[in-house]
Amino acid sequence: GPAPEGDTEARAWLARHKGEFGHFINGGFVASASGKTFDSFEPATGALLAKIARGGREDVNAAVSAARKAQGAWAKLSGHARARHLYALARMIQRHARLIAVVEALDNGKPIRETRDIDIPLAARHFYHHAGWAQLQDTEFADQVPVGVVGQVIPWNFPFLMLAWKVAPALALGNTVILKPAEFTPLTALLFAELASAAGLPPGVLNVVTGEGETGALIVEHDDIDKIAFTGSTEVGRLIREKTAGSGKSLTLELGGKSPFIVFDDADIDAAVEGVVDAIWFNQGQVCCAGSRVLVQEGVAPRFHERLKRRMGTLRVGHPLDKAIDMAAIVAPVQLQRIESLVSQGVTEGAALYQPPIELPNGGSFYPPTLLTAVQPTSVVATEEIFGPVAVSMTFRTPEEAIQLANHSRYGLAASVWSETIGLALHVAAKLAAGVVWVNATNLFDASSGFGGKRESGFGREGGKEGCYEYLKPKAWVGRKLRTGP
Ligand code: TXE
Repeated sequence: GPAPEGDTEARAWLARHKGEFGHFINGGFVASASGKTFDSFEPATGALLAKIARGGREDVNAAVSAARKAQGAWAKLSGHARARHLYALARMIQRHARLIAVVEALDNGKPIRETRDIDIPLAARHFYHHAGWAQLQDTEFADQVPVGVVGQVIPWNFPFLMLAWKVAPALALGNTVILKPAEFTPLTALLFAELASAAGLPPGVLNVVTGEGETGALIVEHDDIDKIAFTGSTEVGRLIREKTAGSGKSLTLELGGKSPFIVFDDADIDAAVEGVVDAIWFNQGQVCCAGSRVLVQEGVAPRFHERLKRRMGTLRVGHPLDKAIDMAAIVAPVQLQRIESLVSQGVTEGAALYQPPIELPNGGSFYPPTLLTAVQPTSVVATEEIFGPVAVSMTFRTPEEAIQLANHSRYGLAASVWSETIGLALHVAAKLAAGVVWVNATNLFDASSGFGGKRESGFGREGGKEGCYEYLKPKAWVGRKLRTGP
């Protein structure tokens, strides 16, 4: 059939690179020293999208030395001068928004409506916001210096937005970067590096090294990196924490979640149902702060579940480039299998399964919107992050029980409370162990407000002024060291 609208420019970009990408080091593409590559597939069709360089020790060394070489001059620029670069990157994202959105949709499998209206605009906003901090750096952060060379390892669920969350503050405040995108979704990071270079970003300031977990581990263990920033699974986060302990590197971790979505009897039911759609079916549920545990007060539970099921039947699952769909593909077959196996485990544990009778596209990795009710709070599906379009529902009687149930988790990333009684909503919100609590809303982000977790969801904040401090260190450290040295 005809190429979906918007596909052409992305295909032309892939063709220009002959479907094969090196690392982006010191201002240009280079193949892996080993010559090794891996394949990146289109989740919606299973087709090969590109061959990607597999980073080894020599590649990581080259990227780190380029970043180290560039860091002095980058940090010496005035805040104003760096701000000009950040503004240029933000405008560049807007100028190429369509191309980036299409490449992202193809590579990750998420709906173009989301990349076009959410991921890419939020990423541009992140660069604008941090351009502002760069501009203010000489006055607002006069007693701080950049951390230095930063290694950033990011996941596949929001490849471009997570790039922005990592790269914008690091560069704005005078650091240089070695970024490793996830193996499922390396393309928009490579596209960004190419476009950034064309927009005048000096060589070595941003280096992209592609590869799988081993490449990430090489970055984490590199001696000449001052800080590691990671977003991904709690398991890998724990490993990175062990590896960096005692190394002198600073570390921020944004990990998994199992966020509660609490609906009280007096909630606006229609709004709360739409809230669930945003909380767990947005991005196929592959969202770290997804409202994956839907806790419903007993009085309203039957009515709420009935309306939710009806709404699920109207969700459309289709090709990522189809603008009329609500959900598209799961990032990879291995993730699809993980979802399938967790859901069947839930059913074995006694949960009631609901999947609306809607059509799924053929080929590719697709999974329907799914609701599990009558779930036991200690069961696997109630405690493990499924990271798929699966809402897990439990009921409660009193606000105290809701708080207890909500906090019964090793995670603490986000929470959402739905009630028309603002006093009740705020009372509950204050008692939840979560980095962010939304009231009568969910999944709202802004570059100006720090995002991050508690407990096993990690530590450190991204966004806003608090996020800036993660890429700075007090100048006094340097001074004291010089004065009291041997
Ligand atoms: O994540 P990984 P995976 C959760 C989610 C998902 C599960 C598995 O539950 O189902 O994790 O996903 C790099 N040293 N989340 O396996 O492995 C890896 O190459 C250094 C939640 O894809 O954590 C990739 O770039 N780096 C989450 C990045 O880490 C290593 C988002 C994340 O991959 C490494 C993603 C190592 N030893 C998954 N091993 C969220 N909170 O948003 C892997 N990597």
